[in-house]
Amino acid sequence: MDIVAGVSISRDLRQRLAEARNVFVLTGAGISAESGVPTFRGGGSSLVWKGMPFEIISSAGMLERNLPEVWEWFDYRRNLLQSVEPNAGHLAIASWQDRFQTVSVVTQNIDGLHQKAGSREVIELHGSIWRARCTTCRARYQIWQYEGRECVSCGDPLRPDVVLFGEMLPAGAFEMASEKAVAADVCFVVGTSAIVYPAAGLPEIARSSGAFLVEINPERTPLSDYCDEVLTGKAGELIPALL
Ligand code: BV8
Repeated sequence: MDIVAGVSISRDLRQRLAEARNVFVLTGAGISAESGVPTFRGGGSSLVWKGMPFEIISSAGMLERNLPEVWEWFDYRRNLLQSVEPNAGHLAIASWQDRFQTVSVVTQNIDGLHQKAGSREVIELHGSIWRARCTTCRARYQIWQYEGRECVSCGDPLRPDVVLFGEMLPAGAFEMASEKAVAADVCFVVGTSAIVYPAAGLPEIARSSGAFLVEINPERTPLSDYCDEVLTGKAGELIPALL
């Protein structure tokens, strides 16, 4: 056993990392926690905004009923993100690109911090808080380039380019993520409560295709018993110490 950031890692994991060509990393809100971004379900309670649990305000139904309210919710969260920087966990994952043949980062987060840290192959399963999309013609806009709420092409209302509860993932995103999971030698699951599907199904795809499955989280999750190794701790401390 090796002690890494106060946590012991197995000889198996060290061996698998030494031999690995393709690494797959599924991340959730927890990897951005040390950057100061609030998680959704910390300590068993769900994030609430204006009295609404976030599963309600971040839902297809709410978008249908009250688009301005959904804009207000994402504008509020985007403002929280203005001064946020990637943390040591994001940066370490980006540095793995020089160490392995492929490092596929598949994130449920919409904060763009993996890209900001230098990760090149990032699949954003749930979209991006930094983009808007036309509700009719699906034209996309970078919000820092165009802050309007009407489509320049067709004049119809824009919406955040984010996947809300009850909405399909971006076309092809899950399929591409699944292909990467199948090819993975080692699969890390970092900072997710592993209850939102279809994202939470990816570690199972990786493991059933032969990947060594590692969870990095201060708490146990429904996935923990299924993993080959559980590293209990913070992403920003554990990930940099792994290699
Ligand atoms: C879909 C974007 C097909 C918005 C998000 C009824 C109708 C329709 C669908 C469903 C339904 N019932 C269930 C479903 C499926 C639903 C689902 O899974 N619901 C769950 C709640 C049961 N899924 C969907 O709707 C998906 N679409 O199924 O399409 C379909 C379509 C139509 C009709 C039927 C089917 C779409 C899901 C995407 C929703 N959008 N985000 C926004 O950001 O506001 S999901 C949202 O939850 C975030 O993206 C977030 O990433 C995600 C998961 O949360 P986590 O990232 O895991 O964060 P959380 O706070 O929960 O956990 C943080 C973890 O970090 C904790 O474990 C903590 O211990 C750990 N941690 C804390 N600090 C650290 C740390 N770890 C490491 N280091 C630290 N320092």
